[in-house]
Amino acid sequence: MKRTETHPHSGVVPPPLAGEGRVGAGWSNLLLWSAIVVAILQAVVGIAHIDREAIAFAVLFGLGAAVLARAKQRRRVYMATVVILGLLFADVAFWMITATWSNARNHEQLLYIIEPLALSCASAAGLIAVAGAIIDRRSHWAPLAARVVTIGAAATFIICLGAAAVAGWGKEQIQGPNDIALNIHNTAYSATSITGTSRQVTLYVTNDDLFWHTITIDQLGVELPLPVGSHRRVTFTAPSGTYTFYCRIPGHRQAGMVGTITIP
Ligand SMILES: [Cu+2]
Repeated sequence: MKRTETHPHSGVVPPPLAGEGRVGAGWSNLLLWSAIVVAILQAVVGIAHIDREAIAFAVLFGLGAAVLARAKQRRRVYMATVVILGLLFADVAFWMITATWSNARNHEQLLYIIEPLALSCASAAGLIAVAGAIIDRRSHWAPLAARVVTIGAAATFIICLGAAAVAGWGKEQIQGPNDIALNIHNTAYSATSITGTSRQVTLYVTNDDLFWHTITIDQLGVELPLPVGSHRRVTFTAPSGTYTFYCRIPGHRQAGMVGTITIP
């Protein structure tokens, strides 16, 4: 496709900017690099924590980046990949921004603030690049705008880390002597049958996974959301009986995140 627009003042086609392609080079480069960075971060986290869901996301973003790099001339394939990556970036950004906020507020360990924060910044930059690649394809400002977004993402990372340092990290909740400990790893609870020792129960739950989980007991109104690496306690009182606890994240209950707690 030939570029046909003319410069508004001189009436001549301006010289193409360095590296300018069919899709505004700034956005396509930012999109490619955001996908690569998110893939690397997910792979590092996935391998470090042996987290299958993170590894699966790393593969998806890696495939997306590979298609972006190779399918520039095949417009339909390219744009379909842009849209799919947009949905993936939105998913990661939503869960990781909320995880960063929750972990910073709860003074979790530094690693569990850095992991979601880095993914938040990279996926938000990717999401903006997707929007740019779709609605701002021909803009001559795209390379500059993409550079501003890149610097903005890096600055946001540093500023948020500074804010978390001021708030204080590494003061996560610790397990009490009578707590019932429960761990979540690879979308599974470490125990699916728990027995309390009295009518008042305190659960101490840790989440090893990159993505969110919850402990939800509908009958008792208990809901404990757990972002990446979090350590959280919840105390409740219940009449004798057996109650169902499960993870409220869509699909996780069906994947086996369900169990029972028996109160004597
Ligand atoms: Cu879950």
